[in-house]
Amino acid sequence: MDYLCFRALCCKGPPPPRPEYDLVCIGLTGSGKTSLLSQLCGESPENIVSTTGFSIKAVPFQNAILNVKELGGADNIRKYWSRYYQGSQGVIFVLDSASSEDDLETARNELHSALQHPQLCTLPFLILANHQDKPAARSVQEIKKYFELEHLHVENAGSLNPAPWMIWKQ
Ligand SMILES: Nc1nc2c(ncn2[C@@H]2O[C@H](COP(=O)(O)OP(=O)(O)OP(=O)(O)O)[C@@H](O)[C@H]2O)c(=O)[nH]1
Ligand SMILES: [Mg+2]
Repeated sequence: MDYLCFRALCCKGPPPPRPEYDLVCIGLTGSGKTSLLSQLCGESPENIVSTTGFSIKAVPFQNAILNVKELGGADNIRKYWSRYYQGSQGVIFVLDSASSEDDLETARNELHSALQHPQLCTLPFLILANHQDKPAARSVQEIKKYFELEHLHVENAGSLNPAPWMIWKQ
């Protein structure tokens, strides 16, 4: 009897191995990267502190495991982000949709730098419009327009396709 058929019938035996993917998660401090990853791992949202350096979490989904490396977003850490991009297979950029104009501009500059980086520019990009529960939160349409993603020219992509991107709200 084929192994999958055997499992379906008796529900015994170890689960089949799931493919694993390495992702990098970036965004300004306070955007909610650690909160998001803790939530996805079913951990308590309490006692979350700002990430100094980086932290890695294995996020289990039904069909895959995502090994997500969160890079701390404080001013003095962001300049080191690119040292940790190597080996990534996808990018999550978390955004505080209700942030000040200054922080939104900083986030836009950081996002554009990441999208242009040779090690990220061809990878799938998810931009997560977080903090949507706040009254001041901007809509996905507003963010898309402000970030000028449709017109972004990715020079480093060369002959490869530029990074496919999408915006979700949380
Ligand atoms: N209202 C609201 N608060 C949020 C949301 N996401 C995160 N927070 C809060 O924002 C604060 C910062 O969240 P973190 O997850 O530590 O942010 P971070 O992006 O990991 O920050 P760094 O590690 O410093 O880069 C915490 O107090 C969270 O509870 C959200 O969607 N809405
Ligand atoms: Mg964090």
